Amino acid sequence: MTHLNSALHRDWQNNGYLKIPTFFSTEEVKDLQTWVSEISSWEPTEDKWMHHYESTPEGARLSRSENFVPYHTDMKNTVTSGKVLGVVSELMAESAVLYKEKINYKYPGGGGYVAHQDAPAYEFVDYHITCLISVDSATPESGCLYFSPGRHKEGFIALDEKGCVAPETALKMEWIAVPTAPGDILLFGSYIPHKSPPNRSNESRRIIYLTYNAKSQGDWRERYYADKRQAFSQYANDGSKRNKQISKIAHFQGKVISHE
Ligand SMILES: O=C(O)CCC(=O)C(=O)O
Repeated sequence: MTHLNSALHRDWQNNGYLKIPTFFSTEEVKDLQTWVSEISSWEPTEDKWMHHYESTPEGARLSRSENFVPYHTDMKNTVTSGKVLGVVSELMAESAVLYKEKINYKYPGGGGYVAHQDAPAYEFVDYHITCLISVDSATPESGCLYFSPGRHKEGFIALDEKGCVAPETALKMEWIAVPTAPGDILLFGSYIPHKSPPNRSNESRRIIYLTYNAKSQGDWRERYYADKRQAFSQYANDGSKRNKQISKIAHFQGKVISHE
């Protein structure tokens, strides 16, 4: 089954990202919202899912949860089979496999992300496609994503010591806001530069990010999380400033409190 016509394939090639409105029905969005709430209420654990907390004007709030797919059957079915896997595989022009997954909550006052490409943080495989699912609406005020169209064709762009696009280069780039409504998806490759502002609204802006690689390149998901856990336990013990990151790159602008 194909999900995209030739005009959408052309947009993908030209821009490096593609929004598909109402990919999920109202009923499916309700389920996704319920599952995200369930995952966000799970107690912290040392060896399963990971929760990251940030300081907001309303106190400590979750900024991110990840590695939840093995522990949530409905979420697992939705992201490892069916139409999400189908549309990502279509863009890859081959079968895709899940590389990692996360929920970025961005509650009111939650931090934004400086301009970056994902590729420096996504090791082991050199190309990925992420499917963003808008669980809440995301607007410029609540912290939607901004992309620099067409700049996915240039490899790494002005990679700085934080693993991000150097600020002076980012300032000169063109940025397009891509707001999303609940049920919309937004697909983007790991070389497209993107960024997002903090949430200056009073509404939550929860988004699910599902990242895939070509199946022919292998299944790296467990290795990715084992490596991330190991890296973060090292940052915690070496007094490193990297403990204030939520990724191996320092793109997050919120005030990180803890990783659990
Ligand atoms: O959720 C956001 O606002 C942006 C997230 C992002 O770019 C990332 O997690 O790499």
